[in-house]
Amino acid sequence: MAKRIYVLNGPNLNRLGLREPEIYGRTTLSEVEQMCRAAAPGRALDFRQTNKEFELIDWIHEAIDEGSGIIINPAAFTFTSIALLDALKMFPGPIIELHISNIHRREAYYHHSYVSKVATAVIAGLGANGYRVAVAAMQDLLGEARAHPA
Ligand code: DHK
Repeated sequence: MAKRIYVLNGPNLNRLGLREPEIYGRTTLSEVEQMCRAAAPGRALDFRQTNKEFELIDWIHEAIDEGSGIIINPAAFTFTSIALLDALKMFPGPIIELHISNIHRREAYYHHSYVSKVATAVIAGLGANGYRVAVAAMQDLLGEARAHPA
């Protein structure tokens, strides 16, 4: 069984669907999880969210041993956390950095990402659908066959 793909979500994303819907849309985080699982049927995939920086780092440490790829929406930690960058530097597999909104079209404090320094790829501005695109791209990066929508 292939090692798990980790889909990790940072602070405030537990409020997705309710939080600033004009920016983040009305899709909830559990609907996003379903989209990810539908994009990789039968694939081991861990989908998690936390508002705690240390917990996100602990999950990256776990993925170093247990995971094949990381898809991460670090949310606000993207722009503040060198600790998160240092943790991701230790991950041997592909890393896709994901943002629901196009951070480069927003306030200047959303323009400099620490995570982009170590990410294999960055997806921003596709809304919740970006997660589905990221799961498909991760399977390509891992050289795996992926489900083609019917
Ligand atoms: C989510 C957040 O919480 C913000 O801090 C980022 C990101 C953008 C998103 O678009 O998914 O700026």
